[in-house]
Amino acid sequence: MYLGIFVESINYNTMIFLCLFHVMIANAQEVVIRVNGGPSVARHLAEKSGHYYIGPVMGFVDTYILLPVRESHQKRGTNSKQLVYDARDPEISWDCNEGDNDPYPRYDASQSNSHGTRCAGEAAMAANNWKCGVGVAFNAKVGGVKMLDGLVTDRIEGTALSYAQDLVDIYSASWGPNDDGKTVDGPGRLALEALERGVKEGRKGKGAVYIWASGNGGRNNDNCNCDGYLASPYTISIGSASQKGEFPWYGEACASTLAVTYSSGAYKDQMIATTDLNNECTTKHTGTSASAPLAAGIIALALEANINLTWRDVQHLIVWTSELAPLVNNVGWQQNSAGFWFNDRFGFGLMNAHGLITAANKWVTVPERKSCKVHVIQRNMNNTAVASGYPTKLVIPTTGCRGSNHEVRYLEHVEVRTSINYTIRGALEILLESPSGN
Ligand SMILES: [Ca+2]
Ligand SMILES: [Ca+2]
Ligand SMILES: [Ca+2]
Repeated sequence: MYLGIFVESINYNTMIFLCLFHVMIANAQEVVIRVNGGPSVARHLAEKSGHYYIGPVMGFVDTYILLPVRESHQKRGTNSKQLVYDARDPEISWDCNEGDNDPYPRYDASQSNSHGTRCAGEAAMAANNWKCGVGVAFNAKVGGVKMLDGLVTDRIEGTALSYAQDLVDIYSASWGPNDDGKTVDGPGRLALEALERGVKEGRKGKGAVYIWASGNGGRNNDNCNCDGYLASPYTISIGSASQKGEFPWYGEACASTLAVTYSSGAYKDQMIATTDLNNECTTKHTGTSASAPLAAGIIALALEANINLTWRDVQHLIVWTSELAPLVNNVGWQQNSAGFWFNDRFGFGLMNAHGLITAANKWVTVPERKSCKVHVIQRNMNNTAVASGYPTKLVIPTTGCRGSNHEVRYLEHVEVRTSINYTIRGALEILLESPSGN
């Protein structure tokens, strides 16, 4: 996520808001900010956000200390808003676990049900709340669909992914199959139907946008190619980059990742500031769970700028405007034949809110989606053909259904359905290569 959109909003009145500008909270009283532009910019930011400018931090370039103005402390007591509640829309909220329309989290001693509240705040936290940050799309309404506080069935997933489909523009999901490095799973019948109906009928036929967190199984060598929710063309898979533009330890690399936004990284890297249980703030939201809602907020701004965008336009916009430059020091970048740089760990790069919204303003909707199916029958391949170090190559000839109603002229997604018997599942790898070699 880029910071341009916030720079115009520096009169927002909160301390942790400054976190969105790459800020560290040194202690409860003192704020340390890092901004480009020298002391004059830091002083200006301090004034606009209700702080005293103290001075530079010795030994750190472009880093300054601010102190909250006493007045802002006083106001906090009287003016504080319910951080997410003020933005909550009951019409699009549902509790799948209790079967009622109040998704309020169940409080327990370990505060284990904070995840949804934290994700929601990133996208839609009320502005000017005198308490915490501000959501990326702070004018957006947000619904809560509670579904992870109990057994998660296909029926519950289907209900969640289609809830209030006539009202919801963007669904943000920070959940999926176990990140244990073994599970291969995807949407069941009802969840798949919900996704299909969503992109077809949602947003009055322009298609609901499904944003999905790419998973946190990096430590277990989990691979998001084994996550069918992400692999679906209907979902936009969002991974994470640390504040230093590095691939985080929990990240997963795979073909379906479309882009990344900032989130936590190494031990000393900052995490994400957002709403928390008890109408409080946290500065410690982490993982790809924290990245997907930032993308959802950015897309909400794009839809606000151009209501005509379809679910596919949104994917194209992300591909066109996400940035390689902040992540360029990582290995694994390749250029495809359309000229786009991509990386299995970062997709097409770091989402740039300003760039995406600017492009959305003048975007011309992409042509109708065509789907070309190619059947390849290759039975009884020699059992010894696939062995360690001896790959088997299968050429799939296609014209892209040229001359028919299904003719594909610009490729968006490729899906391969295959049935393979092999003794050691984890040792088998399938690589798909385009005719141009990517
Ligand atoms: Ca309830
Ligand atoms: Ca995973
Ligand atoms: Ca996807």
